[in-house]
Order: sequence, then C-alpha cells, then structure tokens
Amino acid sequence: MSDIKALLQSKMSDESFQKLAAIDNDEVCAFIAHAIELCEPESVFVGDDSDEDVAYIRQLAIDQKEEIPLNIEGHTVHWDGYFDQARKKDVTKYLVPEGVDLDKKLNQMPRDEGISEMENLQRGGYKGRKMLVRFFCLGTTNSVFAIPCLQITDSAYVCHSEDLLYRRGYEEFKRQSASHENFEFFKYRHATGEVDERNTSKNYDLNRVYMDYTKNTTLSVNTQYAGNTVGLKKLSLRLAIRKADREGWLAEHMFIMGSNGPGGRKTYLAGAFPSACGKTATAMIPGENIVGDDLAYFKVIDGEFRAANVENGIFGIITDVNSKDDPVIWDVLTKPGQVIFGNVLVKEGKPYWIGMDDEIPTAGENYCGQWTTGMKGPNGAATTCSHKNARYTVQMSDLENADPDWDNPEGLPIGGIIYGGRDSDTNVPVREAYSWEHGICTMGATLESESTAATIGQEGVRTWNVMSNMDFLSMSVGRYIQNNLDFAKDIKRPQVFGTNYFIKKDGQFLNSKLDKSVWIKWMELRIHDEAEAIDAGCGRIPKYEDLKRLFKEVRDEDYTEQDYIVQFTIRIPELLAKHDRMAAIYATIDDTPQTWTDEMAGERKRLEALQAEKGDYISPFDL
Ligand code: SPV
Ligand code: MN
Repeated sequence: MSDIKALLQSKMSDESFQKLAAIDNDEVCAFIAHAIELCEPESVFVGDDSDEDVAYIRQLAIDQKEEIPLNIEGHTVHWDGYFDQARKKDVTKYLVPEGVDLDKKLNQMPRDEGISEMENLQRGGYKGRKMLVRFFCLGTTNSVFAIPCLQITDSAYVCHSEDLLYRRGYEEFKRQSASHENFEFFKYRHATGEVDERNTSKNYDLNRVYMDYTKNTTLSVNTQYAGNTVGLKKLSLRLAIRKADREGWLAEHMFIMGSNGPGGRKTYLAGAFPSACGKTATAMIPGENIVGDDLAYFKVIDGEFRAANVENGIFGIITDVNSKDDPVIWDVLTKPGQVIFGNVLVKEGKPYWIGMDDEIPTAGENYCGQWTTGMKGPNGAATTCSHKNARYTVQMSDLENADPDWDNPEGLPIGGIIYGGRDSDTNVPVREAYSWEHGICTMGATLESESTAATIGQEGVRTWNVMSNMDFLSMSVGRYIQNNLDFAKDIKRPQVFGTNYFIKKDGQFLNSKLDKSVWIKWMELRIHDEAEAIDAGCGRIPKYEDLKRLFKEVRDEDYTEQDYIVQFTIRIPELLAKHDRMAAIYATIDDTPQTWTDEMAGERKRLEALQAEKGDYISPFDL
C-alpha cells in the first residue's frame, strides 16, 4: 500500500490525495494507481461533490475543446467522429473467464485476451494529459438503490455529462465504504486515445468497449460517443443486470413517469420501448410528469413494488424536437442553462437539427466537420444537417414537467409496466395482460421493433428485442426472463400493458402522435379498476365508450366508432405469424422458461379458438 500511496501522491495535489484518503478504500486506490501506471497521465485530478469541482470539470471540457460554447449561456456543443455516432455492438464485449459461456447470443471473448488487448490500446494513453477521477452514484443516494461508481477518464466531457446525468457520489462512497462490510462499487476506465483537431478519435477502427464483469469494471478506448464512454449509462446497465441477478432485484431499460389520475391521484408507470418506438415521448407526454427516460431499478420495499430513476438527467435524441411536439424539451433547449448538444449543426454559435422549428442553414459545422447541403460523407453516404442520433444532455431539475417526487430516495410505487413495440400490422394500440406472467412472456419477451424508411436497409424488417434490454443482457435470455417472472412474486405486482403507436392501414398511421396520452389515461384507470375491458385473446382491450370519453377529455377530439374498429380490430393471422416468429427465435434459446412456453401456447389456443369462431379479422364490437 505504501508504494501505491507514493505513486498517487507523485501525480496529484495534496488536496486531491486527501479526498482519496478520506474514502480510505484499498480497491479505490488500487484501481486509480493501476490507471496511472498504465496510462501515464501528466497529473491526476480527484473531484468530490463540491460545486467547485463540478464547475472545474465543466470549464475543463471547454478549455480542452471537447465542448465548444454556443451563443446561449450554459450551452455547448460536443462532436463525436463521423463513424462514432452510436453504440458499436461488434466491438462491445464481455470478458469471460476461461471455460465460461455467458450465452451464445452475447458478444464475449476470453478475459485475459481482452484485458491484454485493452491495456495495449490504453497504454500511455494519458501522456501529456490530465487523468480525471470522479465519484458518482447510480440510483438515489443514501438509499437501497444507490450503487457508487468510480469513473476514470481523460475526457472532461465524459465527467461533465455524468455531472448532468447522474447524482454526485463522493459522499456516498465515504458512507458505504465506512459502513458496509462488502462494499461493492462499479468502476470504469476510459481513454480518449489519439484525436484530431475536433477531438474525435483518429483510431476509431480500434474502438473497443469491454465489460470485465467479474471485477465490476468496464473499459473503453478510441471513442467519444457517450453511449460508449459514460460509464454510468449502458456500461453500468450491463453490470447492474448481473448485480440485480445476484441480489434479487431488476435493472431495466425503462422510463418512469407519473400519470395524473382523477381526484389528484398519481399513478407511476415504467416502460420499455426499443429505440424509435416512442419511449422518451411517452415519458414526456404533456399533462403527465417525468421521473426518468431511460433506466430504472426495481426493488421490493416494505412489501411494495418500487422503482428509482437511475439517472439525474436525459441524454435524449434531438431529432424532431420542436416547440409543437416536445414543448418542454424545446423550452430547455432554447433558454439559458446547462445543455450539451451532440452532433447537431452549428452556424454562428446557434445549434440546428432535423425537425426543429427554425429554417436550417445550408452550411455550418456538424458531425462531418465543415458541412454543406448535399455533401457526401467519407464513406460516400448521404449526410444530413444533424446526425439522426444527435443528442442533447440536460438535467432533470431543468424540466418543468419533472415529477415533484422524482428524486425520492425510497423510489416510487409502480402501478403499471408498459412494453411498447413498433409494428405496422399486428398489435392494437393498447392492451392489458391477463397477469404478470402473461405480460412478461407475451409482451416483454416478444417485443419487436420494425425498421422504418428512415433506417438503412429494408423497410418493415422486425428486430426482436427482449424487454428492449437485448443490447445490455449480461446473462442468458432465459435466465433474465425467469428473473422477471420471479421478481416480487409475494406481493401485488404492477399491471402489464402492451402498446403499439404505429399500427397502419393502407400505409397510413391510424393514430396521431398524442393519442398515446389517451392510452396512458386508460391504463391509469385500469390500474385502479375504474374502466372495463374486453377480452381479446391477446389480452384485454378498452371499451369504445371509455375511449370516446377519454378522447374528449384529454384531446378534445371526437373518437368515432369507425376509428375504434379500425384501430382495435384483432388481426389473428398477423398475431399468429408473430407467434411463429417468436417460436423460431425461442427454439434457439437453451433455457427458455417453461412459463414462457405455457403462456405463448395458451395465447395461441385462445387466438385459434377466436379465429374458428369469428374469422381472421375481428371487430372489437364482435368480441
Ligand atoms: C439508447 O440507445 O438506448 C440510449 C442512448 O439511451 S445510448 O447512450 O447510446 O445507449
Ligand atoms: Mn437507452
């Protein structure tokens, strides 16, 4: 330990060293010391929870030109490389000890090989740079949800993003380190790697993101995109799913929102939606309150099913954010306050993006560098003014629709869980599961998202994405589903719903974007047993009278019987085709829970019986 102490002291101020000394944890010191030896920083900065340290990091991001200030006070833009615009699945791997196979559907490699490759890529990576050491917390601090996290990086943008997106965790480290015998924390080591004048990786082909899950550690290099570098986001989700498995709780890729029911009642819902299926839009729906838009931890507390927002802010897609569709976000993005824009178009200090209110200039700086309309990217592909996955990073506390209780250390009681897919021809806009098991198996475990004209490749191709968590599963699919089935089995569990905002007829969407606010209100009523429902074989669907009333109340619209029939027709051939697709997928999974097989078989039988009795396409009035 004395060697480690000397090494730490040789690289940092006494103030920084004292911050580490106060945590007094060998694992913390050893992880930092190893990073110093490996990455050879010029100096090391250790930050605590003080506003001063947070402000220092924010300024450093600007001084190091990782963020460029924009015209509005507090706003900056950050660039990721042309190819580094999203999570890169093929280089994201689990490092597994010899003889271990996590699951054949997961991307994994031998641990020794991965560690040695990563160390070679990160070796000397901080030369001439400052190594930043920061402490954060996943979930609410000082609570059963809190997971302390130690971030090491040479990127001030990474730390600044974490300051906006997560709770401060230095005091949490001190608290847990002192009082827990088996103090467990997550740790991340990210190295920027060689960069060009825009601070984007020169060696993006050597981008690697490795999860050393046996050590609660993640490692990444040669990437700037936050989904690869911000340790607390998706890197942690993969570690958290395993921790939850060990400890009997759930880590989910879900938003949490509060729906305002009759008589001032508040009902909390959590929802899993694959990308581009309406997740953030649901969490932000006008008239309701957001708790979080991406990550939720579920625990049973005093006999109640409760959830905490893992985060403290939003790393949201900016495409199509405008004053009409997303007034709350629009407001935050256009007034002074801390916002990091990522990969938008900037001209004369003003950000622009696809689908915003303002007219888009024909030239400026964006994810391609200097950009002009019609320009081709380095790979010959067409470019857009902002990248489709361009993002904003903001804090929850800046949102005027943030739930007053969003930061409750005890989490919030969950009344309903929503699984939302994108399909043009199969599922009705909203349906309720018969039971927890029915919902988990036939809605969550069969979640699919259909490719759209906007994505590369063929339109209408469906991708299966179990609970929208497929990218982050760190164990077998069967085990993960079983954990969901087993969770909270001794208490009242939330009602489960399936939504589909994308049902079409003759190529036209059957619902407007804001119809989802009616479905939310219906779910809220169902949770309190204040609306009736009709058995449709694939779950229970709303009655016309209730929707008619809700459309008037919520949207001030007349909802016709014809709207109802066309949207809520039960499409048996398409539903059975989905069963066939799922059967083929689950046939390749070794540990499919028996409950899944039984629930799917039960549903198929109900649908076939309905078909025999009433035909292929059944009006909800005929059920
Ligand atoms: C997602 O892709 O689900 C996101 C953004 O929330 S990322 O940080 O890239 O994971
Ligand atoms: Mn996400």
